[in-house]
Amino acid sequence: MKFRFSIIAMGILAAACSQKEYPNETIGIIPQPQVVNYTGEGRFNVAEATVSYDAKFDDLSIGHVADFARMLSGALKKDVIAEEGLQKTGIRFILDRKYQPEQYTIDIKTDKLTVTAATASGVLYAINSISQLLPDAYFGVEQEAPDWTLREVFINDWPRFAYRGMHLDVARHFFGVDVVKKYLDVMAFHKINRFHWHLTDDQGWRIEIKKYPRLTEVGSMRDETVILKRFDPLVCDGTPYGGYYTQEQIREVVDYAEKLGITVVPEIDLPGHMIAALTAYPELGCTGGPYKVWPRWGVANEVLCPGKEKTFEFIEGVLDEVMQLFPSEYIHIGGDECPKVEWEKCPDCQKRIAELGLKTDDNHTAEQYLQNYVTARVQKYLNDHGRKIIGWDEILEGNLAEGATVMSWRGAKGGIEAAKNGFDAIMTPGGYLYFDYYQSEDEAKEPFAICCPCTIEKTYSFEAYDQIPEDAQKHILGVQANLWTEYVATEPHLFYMVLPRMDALSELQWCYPERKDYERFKADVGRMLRIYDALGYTYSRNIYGEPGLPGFDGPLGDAK
Ligand code: TNX
Repeated sequence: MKFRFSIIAMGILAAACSQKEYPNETIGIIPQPQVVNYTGEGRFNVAEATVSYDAKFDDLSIGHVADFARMLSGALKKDVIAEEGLQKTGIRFILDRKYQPEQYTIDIKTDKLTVTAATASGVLYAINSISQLLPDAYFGVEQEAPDWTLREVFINDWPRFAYRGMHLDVARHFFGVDVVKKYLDVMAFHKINRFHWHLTDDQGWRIEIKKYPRLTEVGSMRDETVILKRFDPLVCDGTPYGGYYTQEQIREVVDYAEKLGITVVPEIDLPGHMIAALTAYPELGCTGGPYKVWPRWGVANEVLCPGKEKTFEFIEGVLDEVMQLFPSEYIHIGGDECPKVEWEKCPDCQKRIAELGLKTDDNHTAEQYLQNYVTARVQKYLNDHGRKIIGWDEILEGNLAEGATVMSWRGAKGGIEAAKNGFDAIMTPGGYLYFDYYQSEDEAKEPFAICCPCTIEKTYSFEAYDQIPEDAQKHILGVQANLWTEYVATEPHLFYMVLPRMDALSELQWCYPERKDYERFKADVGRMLRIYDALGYTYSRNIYGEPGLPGFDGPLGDAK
């Protein structure tokens, strides 16, 4: 943890040194930078500036600078060229390898705006911050007399957490590569650096696996989908639904994300949430089926059978290809909501339980320990291939093997327990960070959602270290929000659910609690909403007391 300490020490030092002369202030940037010192009253004119960069930068960094120059060209209606070789004035990008990987500084004086960073992420984050200081015209909005001048200021910025995640469920509803890229764009704009891609579930298998072609041939399609909340009796729409990513498309997304400084963390949810796979390969279940890709939501009793060796052969075969496609150190193996009713009756599972000597005790059933066995075996397989596992907090039930990372979703308690017991944890508690919940308290005005209100203010109030003892805080790797898509089927609906709550998320991930202030944040969100308008993203205006989206009832709405 030397690394994290040094970042904090460096920040405090920077703040302390400069605070003597200039107080730390706020600035209209989300997430709020760590150190903002207004150094004078003079102004720098972006409209007249050249753009130049250190020749030592890598291609990716240079690409970001070139994109920035292109945006300026479009907005200023003149050629702005990113020139190699640092100039003395104008907008200048300097490489300094002593900076931390995601850190950057912006130093604005009357004749120059100097960005310094060590990596492409640092360069990109600096540009994102600068863009929020520029007039709306930068984002393509027609403005009569945009003010392109910026006040003299020194900004020093770095993230609080290394893992800053955003999740997307593409199993319940499928979203194509273009939508995923647009999602990644808005994540990068918020300096979010992990994309948790929920690729498999009961309602559809969305990733091509060459060794098991039926996963997508059969498992990516469902015959129909439940109509809104008509479960009892089940009423479905009678319309086949499906979709999946080819391996080529997966590579395209991983590559696109990498250029934005985002690591894609794939999730293969096991041993529960597996009906789509069982439909394709019924021999992997306890009863042998037949199974049917689920048309409805909820927790299914049919799960993978850990009593059979071929189940593990299957898991390993799938993970071999997943590892080829995703360079991420972490692979998410799910582990949530796995009912044990079938394992209790299954002779193969009971045989396995007997062989392993698993026994029900005061805390857990033998079947719960059997899930531990699955987790540990898959963990070992991935560890042997140089990877680490993340699992939903259910993996804590029983004996979790060292080195696993726990994703806390049933509140913060899983994360607290994990950290206290020496496991790394990522905080994504339901009440605060489930973006499939209502945007406002006025549910009748909102598109139908899976659960209760989770307003942006509520999201903003979350603090990752709450109830974590000081010596265990190092185990909190970061914070993530999740978008489950049972009731989210279209692109406008998808962005409506995540924006602007993603702004609040970014401050939970990036800012130390001292830099958080809801009133300041709320004022800054106003600017972000104008940017979303300009870039074609839908969003909630509940921050202004305007719930819902006029004329938009949610694509699945058949009556509220
Ligand atoms: C619980 S969060 C689930 C998902 C649902 C979600 C709906 C988690 C690990 N499992 O399967 O989509 O609730 O909010």
